[in-house]
Amino acid sequence: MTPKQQHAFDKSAFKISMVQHLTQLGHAPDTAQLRDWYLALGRALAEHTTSDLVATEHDQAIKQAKSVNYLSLEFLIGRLTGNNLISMGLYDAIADAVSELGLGLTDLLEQERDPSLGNGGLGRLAACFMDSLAAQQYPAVGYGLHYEYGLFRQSFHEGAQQEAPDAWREPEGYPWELVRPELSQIIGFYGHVEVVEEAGHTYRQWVPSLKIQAMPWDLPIVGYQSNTVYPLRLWEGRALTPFALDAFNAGDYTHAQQADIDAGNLTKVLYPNDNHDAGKTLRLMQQYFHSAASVADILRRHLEAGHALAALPEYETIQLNDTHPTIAIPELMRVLLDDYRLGWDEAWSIASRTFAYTNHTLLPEALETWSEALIARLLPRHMEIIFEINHRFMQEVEAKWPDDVAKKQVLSVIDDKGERMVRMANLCVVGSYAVNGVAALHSQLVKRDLFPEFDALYPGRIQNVTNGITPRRWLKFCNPDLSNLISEKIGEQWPAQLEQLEQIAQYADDTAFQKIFMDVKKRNKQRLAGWVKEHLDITLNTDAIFDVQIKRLHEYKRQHLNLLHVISLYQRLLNEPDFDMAPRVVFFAAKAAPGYELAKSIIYAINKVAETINNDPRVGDKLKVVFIPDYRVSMAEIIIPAADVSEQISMAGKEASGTGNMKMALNGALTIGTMDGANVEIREEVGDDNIYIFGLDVDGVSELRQKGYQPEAVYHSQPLLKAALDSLLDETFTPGQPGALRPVFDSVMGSGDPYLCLADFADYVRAHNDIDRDYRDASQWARKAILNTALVGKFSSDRSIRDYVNNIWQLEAIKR
Ligand code: NTF
Repeated sequence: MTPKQQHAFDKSAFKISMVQHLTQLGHAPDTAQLRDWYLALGRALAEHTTSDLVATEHDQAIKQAKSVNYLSLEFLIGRLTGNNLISMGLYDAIADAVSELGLGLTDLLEQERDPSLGNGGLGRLAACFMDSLAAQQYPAVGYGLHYEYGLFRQSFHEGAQQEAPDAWREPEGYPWELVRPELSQIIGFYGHVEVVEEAGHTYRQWVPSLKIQAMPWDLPIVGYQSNTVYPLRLWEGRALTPFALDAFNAGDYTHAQQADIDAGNLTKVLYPNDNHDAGKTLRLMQQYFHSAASVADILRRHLEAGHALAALPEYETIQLNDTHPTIAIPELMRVLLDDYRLGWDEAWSIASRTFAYTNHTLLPEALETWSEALIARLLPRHMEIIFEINHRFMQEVEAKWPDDVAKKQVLSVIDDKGERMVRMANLCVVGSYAVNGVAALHSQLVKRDLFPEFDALYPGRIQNVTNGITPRRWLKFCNPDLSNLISEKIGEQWPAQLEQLEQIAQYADDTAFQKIFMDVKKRNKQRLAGWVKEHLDITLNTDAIFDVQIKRLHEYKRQHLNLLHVISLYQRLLNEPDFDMAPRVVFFAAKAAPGYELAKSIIYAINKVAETINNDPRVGDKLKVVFIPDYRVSMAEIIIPAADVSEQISMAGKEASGTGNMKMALNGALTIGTMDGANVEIREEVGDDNIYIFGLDVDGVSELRQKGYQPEAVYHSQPLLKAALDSLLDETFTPGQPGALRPVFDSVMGSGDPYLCLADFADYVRAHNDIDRDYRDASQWARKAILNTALVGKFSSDRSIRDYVNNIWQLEAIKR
């Protein structure tokens, strides 16, 4: 693909524009602060992306082509300015322009607050996918929510997590966003269903008693080296003006008020749960608001382009990012049945050929269910439609497996053991033409363990699309030195053709290249160490192994297994005179959901252990533990290029994919990991010698469970492990407060160790010893690191998107 000629750049005009924007913001060039200049820069650049956004929107070829609509409650986009500059091909030109104004571009970019509109991997994946859709010019619109507050900001008080609201928009507004009042929608809630008669037919009509305005804000998703700009359209909840007196008079308004909901707080804040369904009413309201506004906008675009309603599946596909937007399925049915008055069969034929669903988790606590009573109250018409979908589906099941009650029970959209609940994942599978998992192993488990009956009923519907990451943000932008080194060797095409990195493999044994490659790593480690010194006042040895675990805090991800290893290293340093180890810095970064007590206890324990080790003069710089607060995309951009070792240590079968594993491998880190998620495929790509696999695999986990697992027996048989665990109970890490870390001890001892930390401990230590040995052979280590960068081209999100396009969406790229 040859890059299209992008806009000619006029430096002096751009400087004038920046100063004009600065003036509009009420500042003068000689007194303006860096932040003011950053806002002016963002606004000046956004002029260009806005005009490309509008041009893309009006492009006839795109209107006549099929588009994908990516529906997600989360888009963890991170800072846009630096990345947009790279996509626009203007990074160097703008650096030059701002320097003539006496400014440094990197300082300006640092001023941007991350839009943290997501929790973790699921939201970041959505952002990478938007980037890859635009880069490859597959027509797309992203639909999300415009949260006033993103994921909370994390700090520590005496080691304990504190949460503060994340007001990501400056008081002046976020410079990249564009409000589109002409595209706003009205969304209903509550109320009742009426029967209307017209021309001898009866129809059902929902009369909501609460109405909220959905105001769209567009963020520009700029295609790499193209003029294509797609919208990420985020809906904001606003009170309707004028006040909806009719709804009030209809008498149901108090009902709505009881739920303590109003327009103002509908999109106030992102729910801070990762891999956990909290079941709150306001969350279902957010989901419906998002789905209904998005479906309405999709239909508007489709009809305005002159297409027939019946042709919807030929022009629009709707990808559901997990079950969070499932309610879009009955919503589209409602619109087709009640507003357009199609018959059921025709409406169902359209809807069920339009939706596709991605499953991102097997964890039972993350599989969403909503009480039938709640849906019936909040969305009475949708509940009727869900019943009808299920009724017809049960007939299909009966036809396939006559008189098989058990099959109906597992497949039914309604779970009627206990309080009747709607299983959103089942509704998704029934209403979608394709379902996919996010890594080969995960998709296999979706078929084998989660949905075996669906797989038998609809062979081929459940597929795999392995996740990916955008190489523009996660290599070119965040690791400029490595990017330049790669470009010197293999040219400039790799950010759009990541498989080309394979050509780097030929230099893996070249000692001169090894040295340059590891010098780059060293500079990235120095950059991170500088950050740590400045913000946490800890001095780091940059010759040490930088051992990194960065991800949400969750028991299944086993940060506490890592912690036990750290404690065992500490104890060996103190107690074994002959113990020698390569110096190590163990980095953690993780947010815990505010209501997740054990996760918070693990954070507290890591902080206390870190404090003790870092201040123990006997340890020197052999071992340091750093917990970087407030993990976010912009922090990941500093940590990932500096990692030597990437910790991917979930219990096998629990991490659907992981994507941090891909980012670190791409930046030359070696993975220590279980046979879980995408680790399995990373191993396939880089080879057994270039990854440290340990622990039980999926079969090993179930065999152990079957045999009967006794964590206490493991504890008593492994002195190193026992000593590490025991130290959590005394005052080693919490002077004057014995037992303060007991919740972590109890989570593995006495509660059955649900994620098998103790079972995997010994082999984890063995794998870390291998790392220690290999790291000391600098040339061998460099070889392995280079091969990681060279051999993970598969994990570009461009490839993921092409898989979706070819196997699911069936779209054509439209080159502009
Ligand atoms: C997450 N799922 C998985 O836990 C990760 O393994 C995966 O990499 C990402 O999705 C992206 O696919 C969720 O957050 C959720 F919501 F499904 F639980």
